[in-house]
Amino acid sequence: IAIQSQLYQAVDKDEFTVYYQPQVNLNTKEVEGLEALIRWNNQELGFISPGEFIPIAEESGWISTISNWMMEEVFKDIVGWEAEGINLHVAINISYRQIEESDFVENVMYLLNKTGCLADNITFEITESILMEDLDLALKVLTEIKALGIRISIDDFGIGYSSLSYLKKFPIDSLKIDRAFVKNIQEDKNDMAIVQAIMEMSKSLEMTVIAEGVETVQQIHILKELGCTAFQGFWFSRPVPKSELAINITHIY
Ligand code: G
Ligand code: G
Ligand code: MN
Ligand code: NA
Repeated sequence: IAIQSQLYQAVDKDEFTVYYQPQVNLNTKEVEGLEALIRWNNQELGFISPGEFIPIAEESGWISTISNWMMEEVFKDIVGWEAEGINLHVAINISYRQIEESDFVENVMYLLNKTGCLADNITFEITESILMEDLDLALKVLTEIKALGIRISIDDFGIGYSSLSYLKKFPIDSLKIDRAFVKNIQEDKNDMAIVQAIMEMSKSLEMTVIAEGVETVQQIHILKELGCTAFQGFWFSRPVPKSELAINITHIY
């Protein structure tokens, strides 16, 4: 189909852009990190959302090519900020298909070396489903990634089926509460109870928590009461190109 054939040329045609969305810590009142999100503007098809093309890239085996482009861009941006005296930690979304590639860890090492980016500036966001696809493989790859100094975060947490004992097996640093639980947290007692349970669990597992999809100050108040201090969402900033980032960060506080 059209999307797939255009996707194969998109890196060479320089059609991808990295957008960044701030992750804010209300204790330190600082932007403690950014999530990198890919954007695609195709010459013929126009703007196509990652929700649409990432699954196609995964199925067609092209995701690693796109993600390698993405990682190199992000690593270069981090090195560039570092040169300006700005230390920014960046989270990058990683698909299961990449974990499966035998040269995934090698590629990451290569790109870190090539760009001079330090691993401890990076987090990989993976979904719970990755852990269930192939437990042994996921554990092996994530342990190697963790050994490089890259942090690991579970994206969209709560909508999968991970049990406590399951999570304990993996070298996970943080959980991102799925925005489905944040959306109606003011009125929905069940959502509040789930978030409360995630907060309790994160304490015993010694993981930090980020609430995603925060759009209102009311949501922030309730999440703070439940012990959450790190937030990401439109209320603070939409994902923006890096040229708009500095302006946005200074506008938050
Ligand atoms: O940015 P947006 O809300 O449109 O993202 C839609 C989905 O695409 C999200 O689930 C997000 O995690 C995913 N996504 C965005 N950028 C990347 C990327 O670089 N790699 C992967 N694997 N997924 C991404
Ligand atoms: O699946 P993942 O968490 O990686 O998806 C990240 C995407 O979620 C971002 O690219 C962005 O488009 C979207 N997003 C970020 N903040 C908000 C928000 O406050 N509300 C909504 N509806 N979507 C958001
Ligand atoms: Mn994510
Ligand atoms: Na998410």
